[in-house]
Amino acid sequence: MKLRYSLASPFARKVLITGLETGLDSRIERIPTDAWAPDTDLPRDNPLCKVPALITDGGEHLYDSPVICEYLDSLHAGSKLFPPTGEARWTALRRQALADGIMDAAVASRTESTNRPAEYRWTGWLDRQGRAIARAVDTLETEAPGLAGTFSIGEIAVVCALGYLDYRLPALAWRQDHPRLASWYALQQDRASVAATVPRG
Ligand SMILES: N[C@@H](CCC(=O)N[C@@H](CS)C(=O)NCC(=O)O)C(=O)O
Repeated sequence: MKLRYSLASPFARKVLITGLETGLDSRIERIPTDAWAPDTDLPRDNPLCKVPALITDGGEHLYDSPVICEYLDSLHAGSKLFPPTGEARWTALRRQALADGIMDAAVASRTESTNRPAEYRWTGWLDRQGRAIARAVDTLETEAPGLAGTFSIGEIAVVCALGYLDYRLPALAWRQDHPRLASWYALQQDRASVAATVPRG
């Protein structure tokens, strides 16, 4: 399998952590890709021109991160990161959606404040993204006790979302007013798959 990814992308980080947690990492050839490079050939593998994109051994092109992570989870016999049925499944999928939403809002904020020419910046849009992130982090704080003890795709996505806030939007200081979430997040940093994929680039 080949993975088009960037170490700065929180969505790609979900896939990297999933690969490590499932023991599939050695089967995944990593292809560093800058989705924003003007001459990128990424649309060949993902018409949306986004990372992550996975090319399976059978030649199928898979995107986006929830699809790739669930595909990888289907390839191993160990304990599943996507609970197969019941309440645990819906909690994991909802948490993933919440964390992916934080990433979407954080990436949009970053694009608005750094990529867009200053004269075209829209403060109202930035504020809207900021409010979405704040509400989502408040929600995670209320659920923090339930995050401990399991490491499903939901918790993987939450780690990636909070790690991205630290990396790109440190001024948000999300730990303030979210002490239980902050302690849970601190404990996750000892996990090998998390330590090996700290955002950079
Ligand atoms: N929903 C997608 C989001 C992927 C995404 O937004 N990736 C960003 C990097 S963090 C990207 O490639 N952006 C390039 C662009 O928007 O053109 C997923 O879960 O994989």
